[in-house]
Amino acid sequence: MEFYGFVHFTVNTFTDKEWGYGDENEAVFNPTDFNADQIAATAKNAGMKGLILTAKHHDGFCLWPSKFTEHCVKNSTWKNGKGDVVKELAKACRTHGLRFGVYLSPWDRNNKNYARPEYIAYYRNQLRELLTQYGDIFTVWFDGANGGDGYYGGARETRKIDPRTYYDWDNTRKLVRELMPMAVMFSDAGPDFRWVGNENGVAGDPCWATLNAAGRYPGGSSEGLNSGERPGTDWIPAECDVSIRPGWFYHQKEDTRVKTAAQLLDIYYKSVGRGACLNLNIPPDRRGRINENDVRSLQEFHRILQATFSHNLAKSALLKPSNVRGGAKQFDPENLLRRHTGKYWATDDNVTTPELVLEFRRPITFNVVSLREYLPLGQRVEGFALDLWTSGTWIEFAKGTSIGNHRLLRGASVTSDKIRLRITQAPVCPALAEFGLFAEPVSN
Ligand code: FUL
Repeated sequence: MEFYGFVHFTVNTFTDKEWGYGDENEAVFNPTDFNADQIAATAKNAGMKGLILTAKHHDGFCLWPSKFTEHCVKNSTWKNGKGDVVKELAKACRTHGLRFGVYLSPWDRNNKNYARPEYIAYYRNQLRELLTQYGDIFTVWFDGANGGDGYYGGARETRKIDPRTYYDWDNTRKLVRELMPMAVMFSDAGPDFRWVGNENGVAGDPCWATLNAAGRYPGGSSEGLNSGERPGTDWIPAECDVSIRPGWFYHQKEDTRVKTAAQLLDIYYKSVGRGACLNLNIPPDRRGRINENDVRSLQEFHRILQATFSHNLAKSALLKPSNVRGGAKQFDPENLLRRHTGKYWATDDNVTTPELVLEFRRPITFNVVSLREYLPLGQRVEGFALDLWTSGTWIEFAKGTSIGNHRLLRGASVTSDKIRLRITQAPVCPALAEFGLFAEPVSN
């Protein structure tokens, strides 16, 4: 999916906190103009493909009327306790062609049983509600934070758990598979996709989709998460989560600190452009809408991305590969110029470092190179380089290691009528799905 959004919204939005203690009066949750359509439309217009809502954050307050707790919207002032944020946002996402996912914090600072075995049954009951009442859920996002102190039903104390054993993750994951088989599960340790090890939205370079998952657990060591591990036993690609603002929740004082389009673009190239997914948080304000400042940044960011990627300059090239698998049309590099066809350029088994020359009738000018591997055959490339034909000789202008789902190289504008892609290292013959040359619009 590459790019989707987080929606952090709860009592914190009204108490001006990042981590609620769990003792909030439910009445404080009172958006004055909650508008799920505006939230979903903002995401859609920014190019996002889905939204993940904090159905329950660490404070334990549930954005849906849960049967299992009083600390939820049914006791809020909003819509006289008759509202359901999960339902409204799930519906708006569907209307706007977005997928919908949920974040359900394992750490619960409200629940009196937290840190006791009974809480695990409570947590699973809540998952069951979310995965059976709201239609298709594309992801379940398991957070790794376990901060210790909290309200805990009035005990107001510090409770410690062993994150390796307490949550019995194996059985919780089984429940998700049973209730929503196609939902991908996120955590520091997968099982389906992983945290990238920071909250700045920046994947490692290289970034491998593989990881050695044995012994890892949510909230455990983040070593290896940023770049992945190669060789690795498990296919657990990275997600980069980052907020459009300094905090995850809306705070009025941060209205002037919304990331600019230029900052968002930089993040995009360092996340999506390194083969990871970008999960960009857009927190609704106290009205229950995405603030105008955030909307402005998102629109400009999307305008630039669209202008950049609307025209693949490589399409007018004559392609000269050093090798095509079996000389077959099926594996021709022409496949690189058409998106999402399920076709790719591959070489003979013994050719692991092929070249592809692109010749143009007239010189072209570009500053972004885009590459994709054909992932059903795995992440194969370990090194590549790009050359420009300049004054009768090849000059290398960019190189990289991992490609994976998507690799974007963004630099200064260059001009030439001949460009060469070299795969410099791969353990087996490469299988590439896309090659693109793009020009970012010049900012004024
Ligand atoms: C962290 C949480 O503690 C933050 O509040 C936020 O939800 C972030 C996405 O994950 O672990």
